[in-house]
Amino acid sequence: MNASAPLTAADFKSDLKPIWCPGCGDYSVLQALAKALAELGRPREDIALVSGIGCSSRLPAYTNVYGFHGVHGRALAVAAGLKLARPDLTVLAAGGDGDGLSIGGNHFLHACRRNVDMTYLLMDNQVYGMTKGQASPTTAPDWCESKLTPRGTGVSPVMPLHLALAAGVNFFARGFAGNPNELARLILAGIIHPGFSVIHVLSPCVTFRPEQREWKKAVHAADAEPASVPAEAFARFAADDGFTTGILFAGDRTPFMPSRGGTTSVATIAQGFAA
Ligand SMILES: Cc1ncc(C[n+]2csc(CCOP(=O)(O)OP(=O)(O)O)c2C)c(N)n1
Ligand code: SF4
Repeated sequence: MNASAPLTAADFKSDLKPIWCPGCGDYSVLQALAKALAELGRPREDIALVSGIGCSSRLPAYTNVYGFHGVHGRALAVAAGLKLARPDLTVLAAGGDGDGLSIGGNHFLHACRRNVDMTYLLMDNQVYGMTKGQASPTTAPDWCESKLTPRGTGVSPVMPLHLALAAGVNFFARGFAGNPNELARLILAGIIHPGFSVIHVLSPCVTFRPEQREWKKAVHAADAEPASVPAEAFARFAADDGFTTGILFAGDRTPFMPSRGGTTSVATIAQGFAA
């Protein structure tokens, strides 16, 4: 590679071959992310991608930026810590609806509330793919295909947009893996927008939810400019079918960044406990 040439999407992919099932939506999310990072124009060493556990959380391994494939549900906590320690970096986090809204649901709420300047790819397939197809928080109540919930979960699914708005999110976009160019645009917009940005990606699990192949017929672009205050967004999307794509909300909250009066070493903190 010519050191002075601008990086392309291919430069942001690693040499590892993804082990996702053929047809999994996550391939397109990887493609869209690589395209967005190329368009961002920052060197690879200035970008970090943190994930939890799940098929979707394998994303960092397949990119060529700094990566951290961590603990189930904890991607946002790690990413926030990284951003606060290294505000010069572009920090992203990624994971599934199980990772981010079940075990990591608490972190999702507080990430929206805290508004650290980072971008979260919430890759939603309405199922736990990696553990072989259990219901997740976004699964419809009458989905009966899992042996664990043969009569469905019977409970209302979490709606990520509404949850994020209620918790104070500063930017929310929804994209579809089947439209990677548009998804790349949304990811880039989220990275550029100050504060915490959620990119809710409808990413089909073709193995455990084969009917999601039909999502391509259900998605439709938002027909208005993004809402800028939460009440407006709630009113506009109260009856949303979950398939409206585009930038749905863009607020202007100031990102969280505590004033840093110098760093405190771990040794200094340990001394405090010993005293
Ligand atoms: C603490 C802990 N609990 C449970 C698991 C098992 N586990 C691994 S991935 C996963 C859910 C994956 O679903 P999701 O986040 O929606 O990602 P997908 O695989 O669908 O992309 C679970 C429950 C784990 N690895 N660690
Ligand atoms: S199980 Fe589903 S989410 Fe996991 S790689 Fe296969 S298609 Fe993708």
